[in-house]
Amino acid sequence: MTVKEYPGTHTTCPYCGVGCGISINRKSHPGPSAITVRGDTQHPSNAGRLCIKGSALGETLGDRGRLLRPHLHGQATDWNTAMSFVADAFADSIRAHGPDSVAFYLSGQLLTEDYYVANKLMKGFIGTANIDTNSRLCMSSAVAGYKRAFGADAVPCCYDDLDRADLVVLTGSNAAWTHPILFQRMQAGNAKLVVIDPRASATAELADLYLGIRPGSDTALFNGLLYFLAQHQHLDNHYIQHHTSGFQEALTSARTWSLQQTALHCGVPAEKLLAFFRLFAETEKTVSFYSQGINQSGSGTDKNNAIINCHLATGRIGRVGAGPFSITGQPNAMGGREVGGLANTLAAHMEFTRDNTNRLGRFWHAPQVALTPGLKAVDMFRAVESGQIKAVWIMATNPAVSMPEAGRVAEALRNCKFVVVSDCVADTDTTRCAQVLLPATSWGEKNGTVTNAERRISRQRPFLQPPGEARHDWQIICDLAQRLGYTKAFDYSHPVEIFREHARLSGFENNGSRAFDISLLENIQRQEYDALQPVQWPVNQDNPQGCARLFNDARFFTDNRRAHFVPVTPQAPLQQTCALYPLWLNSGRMRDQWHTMTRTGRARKLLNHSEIAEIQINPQDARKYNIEEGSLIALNSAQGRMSGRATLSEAQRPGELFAPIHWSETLARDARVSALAAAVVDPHSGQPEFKQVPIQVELLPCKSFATLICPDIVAEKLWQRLNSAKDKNLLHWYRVPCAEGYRYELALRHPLNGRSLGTQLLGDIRGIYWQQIETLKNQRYLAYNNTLQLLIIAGNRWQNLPDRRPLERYLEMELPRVPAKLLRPIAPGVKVLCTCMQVSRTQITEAIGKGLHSLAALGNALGCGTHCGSCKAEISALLRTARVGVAEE
Ligand SMILES: Nc1nc2c(c(=O)[nH]1)N[C@H]1C(S)=C(S)[C@@H](COP(=O)(O)OP(=O)(O)OC[C@H]3O[C@@H](n4cnc5c(=O)[nH]c(N)nc54)[C@H](O)[C@@H]3O)O[C@H]1N2
Ligand SMILES: Nc1nc2c(c(=O)[nH]1)N[C@H]1C(S)=C(S)[C@@H](COP(=O)(O)OP(=O)(O)OC[C@H]3O[C@@H](n4cnc5c(=O)[nH]c(N)nc54)[C@H](O)[C@@H]3O)O[C@H]1N2
Ligand code: SF4
Ligand SMILES: [Mo]
Repeated sequence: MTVKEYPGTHTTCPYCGVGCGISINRKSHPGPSAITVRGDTQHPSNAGRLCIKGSALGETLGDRGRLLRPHLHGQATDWNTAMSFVADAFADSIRAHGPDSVAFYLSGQLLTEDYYVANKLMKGFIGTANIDTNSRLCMSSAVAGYKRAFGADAVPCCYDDLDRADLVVLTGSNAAWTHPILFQRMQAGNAKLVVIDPRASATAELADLYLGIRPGSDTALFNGLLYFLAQHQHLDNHYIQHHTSGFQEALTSARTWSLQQTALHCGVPAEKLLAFFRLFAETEKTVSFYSQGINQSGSGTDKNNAIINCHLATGRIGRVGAGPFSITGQPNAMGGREVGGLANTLAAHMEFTRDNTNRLGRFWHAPQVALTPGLKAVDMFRAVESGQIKAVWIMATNPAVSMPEAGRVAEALRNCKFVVVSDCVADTDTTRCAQVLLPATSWGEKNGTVTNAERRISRQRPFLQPPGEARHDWQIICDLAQRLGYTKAFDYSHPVEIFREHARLSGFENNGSRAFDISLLENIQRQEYDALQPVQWPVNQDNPQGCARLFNDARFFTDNRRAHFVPVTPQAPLQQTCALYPLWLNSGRMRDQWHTMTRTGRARKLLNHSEIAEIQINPQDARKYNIEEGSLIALNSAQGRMSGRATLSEAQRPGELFAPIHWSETLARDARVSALAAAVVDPHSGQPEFKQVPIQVELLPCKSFATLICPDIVAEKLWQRLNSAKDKNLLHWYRVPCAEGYRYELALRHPLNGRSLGTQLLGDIRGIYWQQIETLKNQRYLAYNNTLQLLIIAGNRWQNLPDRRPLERYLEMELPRVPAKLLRPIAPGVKVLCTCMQVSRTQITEAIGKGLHSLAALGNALGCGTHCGSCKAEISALLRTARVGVAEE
């Protein structure tokens, strides 16, 4: 890879919606390994801090696994051939079946400039609103909730409010893992933390008060709170009277929710609920911070409004340290909302009205602006399945893993007439379904802007040249537009030109009617764009320096300029448990991985926290199904199947399991948790109900286990063989990328007998790749060429296998001799808790045993928890289990 010098580049993290600033520096030698990644001390969101995912970014760079050339039907080709094929397919479909026969499915991980041109092409020029985004799965209920309450998709709060609040209520958010740097800001301030979540998450572990509610019961809880506030004279009557409407109706809906009734419904002790209600009632500076436990529900929009109602009733909005704060997940979820990435909005926060479509037509000189909303994600993939959509382009998202009924979505894509995928990674579940693959640039190469969860626009700046033939997403989209004949409207040569147009549109005939307005930036020059400092919208004549907090004038974007209370009635989850599927499955994020792991899965150290999907189950349930710690289990729903390793945990309420979202079919068998979720959605937002899925659990009857460690090239061939055998003996597998190859972990149905595994695996392939095979005792085999080609270790209990991680590095050595002691069985127990300092759970428990009884003491001795801090919750839990209490630093 050729490296251009950009010394000291300031850019933004490509993962979560916190939007941390990053400083890139380079050592003298070229190549991605010379890059150092540090938190940008000047960036207001993180002031120099980074979580483990951000600080491991350097390890995710490099060409291995990247998509480097366009592909057509599995063969590498050139850009011109690929793009004319794409343009013909889209043009043919539009000509024969109309514009609604084509679709784009985008992502909150695109830059604003990419997103803007995709939306402009689809809604303005092709003339259909069949353009939706993975944000539908993520924050569309938050958008719908804000729109109902404020008349605009406008997030009132900012991070500074978290620093200055006296109470932060986290509902359905595991911020300690999912927004780690924000969570550290909350902890650093004076605020008391209340966590509301059916599972005692890492965030709950660090809370002052934890309410472990019944899944899906949040609307009742906040109705109960509203009624309590009214009963005990905690309302801000002046605010309600002058700045809102609909209070009485909302209160009427809430009135049935007495404290006792609410406690019973939510499954929490009345005293605890009362403690929360009192705390909320008495604390002026309260921020309600909420996320997917609220949004990913069949009644997610109502849940959002139930929370917002309580803030309107107390006038706690638009003030320092107070407000309802829906936190976005992806780095540019907010940017996508600005440009109209969702099928039911237009660009620049315009809704589908005649005035707005006319306005856009005039602004873009667009021939056929879409007049009605398009298909939302779930409906879009249904239309792909039915053949109504004949050509679909998927950008920067992996729907074959992340959509509900993921297996069905993958099947629909495989059967679709024409699927284009642009991705930076070659092998994903979704790229496997495409006829055309287009190589996109990735973080470090891309140039543009993103907007974080507090409306702050930051620059992503390049510091690497694109590898191979990769191109920027905006360039690829404009190429298609040009080939479809829209030459002038898509004639951009640099992202600043797109940004200027986007800024100009935000102010176009706005006159205060639309919240999103960055018109002051409409003439930004390239140098200014390159130097652009993080700024929060609106950025206009009234707010030349941007604006931290919205609605401090209590004027909203509704018809009567008042905020609207929305009366809400609690709804049960759309699907119910039953005799066949008696358990609830909850799903979400792990600390060290990002989504489908196409990037974080490349950083070896990020896999040390958990390398296989760990499914949390209450010990009581585990006993019922004969499941032990570490057993391989499968979960089945009416829609699909997933498997992983059981982790027994009191953090789960009995009857409820939790599985991570990250694993995919490219990494493991039956790995996708979203394959289990039914495609049932919230009626207002179209957001799927991911968090409450009825399932059954099954113990996999594994009688033996094997580990194979081999370089890439051997892995590929070996894998083809293992897979093609369709071996009934193989019950489960997963793989872990290591520096020079892969480690496969297999679970087999039959016990090992004598040399069975050696015969089975080495028998056929002996002599093909390597010269020397050592058959050691106890099912240990080593095959060498010049370097280690294959290491096999097998045993009848996985707990009896040696620690496999130190063995991986023998792949990199010339003529290695794996020391026999490394091959001896030792109980693993080596889960790494502190990824930054590589400190294992065993080391920490031993140190606690030796008398180190606080986070600080452990930090001093071992270094754990002293860097990014994401592991503090787990260390606290170990301290608590050891019954020593946490003596705070
Ligand atoms: N490490 C990491 N961080 C990430 C991401 C990642 O992939 N990895 N992804 C980013 C993205 S895109 C997003 S959207 C955010 C998501 O951030 P979060 O929403 O914080 O993450 P989740 O783990 O999906 O779910 C949050 C919590 O909701 C709880 N929950 C489930 N059902 C209910 C319920 O009925 N009521 C309540 N009150 N809670 C419930 C779950 O138990 C879980 O602890 O994370 C962002 N940050
Ligand atoms: N069961 C269950 N399912 C869920 C959730 C849940 O909590 N439970 N959460 C949902 C939520 S909130 C979200 S946000 C989704 C996330 O799910 P996805 O969006 O499907 O997951 P990612 O792995 O982020 O997919 C991003 C893809 O884009 C590629 N990529 C990265 N950068 C670029 C780029 O610059 N350009 C291009 N062209 N490609 C790029 C990556 O390699 C990757 O293949 O999952 C949803 N699904
Ligand atoms: S908290 Fe972590 S993942 Fe999120 S933006 Fe900051 S460094 Fe990136
Ligand atoms: Mo998300």
